[in-house]
Amino acid sequence: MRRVLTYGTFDLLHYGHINLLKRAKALGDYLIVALSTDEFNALKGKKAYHNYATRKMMLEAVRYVDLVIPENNWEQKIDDIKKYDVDIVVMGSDWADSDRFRYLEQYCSLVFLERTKGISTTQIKDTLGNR
Ligand code: C2G
Repeated sequence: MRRVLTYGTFDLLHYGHINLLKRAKALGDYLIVALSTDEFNALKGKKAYHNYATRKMMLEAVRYVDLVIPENNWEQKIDDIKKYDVDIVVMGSDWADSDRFRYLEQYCSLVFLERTKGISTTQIKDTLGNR
């Protein structure tokens, strides 16, 4: 059984997120999403529209997602990989140019997936905010 792990906030769940989750799941058999907590988002200078419990409930309703765990900090990734016996970590291509996550390759494979063009949480917020 190949286990895949990805990270994110997944606020105002949209088809870009679904596309990412579908492709991440297709890399293995079991998909874990580490979902940024509201406290971690505050640390990152981000504020989600939906709180953690709501974002978690929505992700758990997606057929590609097998387990949602909290993402509390930047440093937990190695522990997550070991604890959940992860084979592949998936990140959005926004991080592909940075070496920031390369250290994970000592523990599992690291795959960057292309973002879906034309959709983002920020864009949804901006568009609706201007109506
Ligand atoms: N995503 C995507 N296409 C979009 C929007 C988002 O593929 N149009 C992906 C992002 O690349 C990310 C996931 O969906 O992998 C969740 O998106 P966000 O919640 O915006 O992710 P963020 O909190 O910025 O951090 O790459 C992992 C990052 O740590 C996710």
